[in-house]
Amino acid sequence: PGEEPEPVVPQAGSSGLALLRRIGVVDPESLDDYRAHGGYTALRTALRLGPAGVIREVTEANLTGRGGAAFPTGRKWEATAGQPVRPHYLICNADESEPGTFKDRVLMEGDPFAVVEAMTIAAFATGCSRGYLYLRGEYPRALRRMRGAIDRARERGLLGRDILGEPGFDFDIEIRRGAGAYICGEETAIFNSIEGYRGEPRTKPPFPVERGLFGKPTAVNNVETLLNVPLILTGGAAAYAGTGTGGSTGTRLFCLSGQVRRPGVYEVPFGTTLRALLDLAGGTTGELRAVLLGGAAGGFVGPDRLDLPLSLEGAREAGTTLGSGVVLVFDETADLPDLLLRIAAFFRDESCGQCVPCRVGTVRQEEALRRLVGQRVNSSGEDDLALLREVGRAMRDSSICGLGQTAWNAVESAIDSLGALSGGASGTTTEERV
Ligand code: L3W
Ligand code: SF4
Repeated sequence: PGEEPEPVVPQAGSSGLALLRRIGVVDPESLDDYRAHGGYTALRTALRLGPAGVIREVTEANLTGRGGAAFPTGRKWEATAGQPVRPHYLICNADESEPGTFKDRVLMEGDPFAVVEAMTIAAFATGCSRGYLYLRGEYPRALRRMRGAIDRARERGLLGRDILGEPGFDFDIEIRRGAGAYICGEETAIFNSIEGYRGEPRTKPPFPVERGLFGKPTAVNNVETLLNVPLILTGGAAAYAGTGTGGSTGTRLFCLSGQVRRPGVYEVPFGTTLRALLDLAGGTTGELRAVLLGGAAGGFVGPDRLDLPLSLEGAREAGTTLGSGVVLVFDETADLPDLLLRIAAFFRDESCGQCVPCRVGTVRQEEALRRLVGQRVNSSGEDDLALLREVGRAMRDSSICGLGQTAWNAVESAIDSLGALSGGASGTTTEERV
């Protein structure tokens, strides 16, 4: 097979970028070029500050996780660092599988040494001696680049023993590839996958910070989350916290796809409005019908929400989440009922089957939706809309992990905010769709 196409970063090379500043600018295969573009100054700062100093900066910056749940990184690191049991493990979650998410791929392919440096800083702060990069299996270029960066860093004493001459600071990174299962991006399913078991989530608590990989304290962070840390250390926590909003600091990567004129990965400060982000991407191809924010686990907003500030608070107020940065855009030609069927089929396929509410609920959800979309009668006489809501509530309240807990979000928001099952501009008849 030929080389896969490069992901599109329309802002590449522009001034004012933070996370994307080196994308398309630095040679991703050269450690010297990375250093010439500011690489490894943050690790030196980290060594000067000491582990507690790094955690203090990250906490004061109010950095939150970018993988979907927005948990405070400083709290996670402090909890890991404080565990007396050894060893501690670090996992960089690069199993980017949320439909419509491709930001971590851009970072790993375009700035791989930054991922290595950021993981090294995280390991220093949390006392981890070993790190795993859990990489989505379908990312061959990211694999090559990350392998190259890890090897170069090791050759130059930036991984291994006594890193940068710091006595006792030993850390190395191993890459593990996912094998196509969405659920293996869930942090505890990653543990099972690395340990050689079925990729099934574990119940929490205990949280990974206390009992994670091989039963040891483990810090799990998304790629984008980690890449914020060098920015915090070089620019200072106060400057970092000055960008974005009070509750959502820094910038955020958004993956724009669907019916926009210039799809790709964009970086904007938290709090930027949805309208401004869509304008940056050249606007929609037709009249805007809906935007799916946060991916299949997120929720739809309609054209009446264009002034929504893209912050954690703004998304919460709109009844959705920013998730992993998905902004999937639909114009008036979109077939929303068909899209909902695809989302339901996705969750049914990707449920690991371990717990009943999700294993059965995702099947029942898809069945009820198919009947509703096809305007077919439920043979047991039940009201399918009421059934959908009941199944959705059961999945949300009693599933073991985020997959089952969020499997009803997008469908619910499409029904409630967009009236997606009461008409729509599909261009096909319901019979054809079913
Ligand atoms: C210590 C506590 N740690 C929570 C940690 C926990 C985890 C993080 C968030 O993700 C989201 C969902 C989708 N002491 C702690 C603690 N933690 N309490 O904080 O935890 P949690 O359980 O709220 O969420 P989660 O299960 O890790 C669920 C999103 O993830 N999602 C997205 C997947 C796809 C991608 C991608 O493609 N890049 O991320 C799928 O469900 O939005 O909200 O580390 O251990 N007291
Ligand atoms: Fe598996 Fe779904 Fe249960 Fe998660 S909620 S453990 S994916 S069956």
